[in-house]
Amino acid sequence: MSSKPEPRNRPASLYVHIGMAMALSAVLILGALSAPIALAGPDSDLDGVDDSIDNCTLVPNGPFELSYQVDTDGDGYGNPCDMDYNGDLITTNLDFSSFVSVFGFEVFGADLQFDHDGDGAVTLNDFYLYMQYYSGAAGPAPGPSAP
Ligand SMILES: [Ca+2]
Ligand SMILES: [Ca+2]
Ligand SMILES: [Ca+2]
Ligand SMILES: [Ca+2]
Repeated sequence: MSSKPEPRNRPASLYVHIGMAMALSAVLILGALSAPIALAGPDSDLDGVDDSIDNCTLVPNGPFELSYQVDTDGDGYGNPCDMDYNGDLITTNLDFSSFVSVFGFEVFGADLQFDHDGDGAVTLNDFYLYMQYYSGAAGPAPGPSAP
C-alpha cells in the first residue's frame, strides 16, 4: 500500500488553468485589436496612423484623437481636414454657407462632415478649424487634400 492517493483537486486546478489560458488569449487579442496601427512608413502628424492609410496626414486624427479617422462624406479625406463640403475641390464661400446652416447645432448623419473636431456639434472650434482651410476667391485652393 505505498501508492499515493490521487489528488482530489486535479479537476478544479485543470479548470483554473484552462480559464487562465482563455483569459490570457482574450487579453492578447484585445491588445492586438486596440494597438495603434504600426507600419513601416512615416506618420507625419504623429497620431499613430501611418501616412499611407491616414486620411488626414498632417492633422492628427488617429487612434489618439477624438475624431478617429471619420470621413463622413466618404471622399477619402477625414473630417478634421476636409472643409470642401460640396466636393468642388476648393474651400470657398459656398462651403461656408453650408457650414453656417448648421453652426451652433448638434449634428447627425451627413451633417457630421461639419463637425471637424468630432465632438458632436458645430461650434467655434469647428469654425476655427474651417478657417485654417479657407481660401479667398483669388488664392490657391487648399482643397480637401491640403494639410
Ligand atoms: Ca498620421
Ligand atoms: Ca471627407
Ligand atoms: Ca468646395
Ligand atoms: Ca465640433
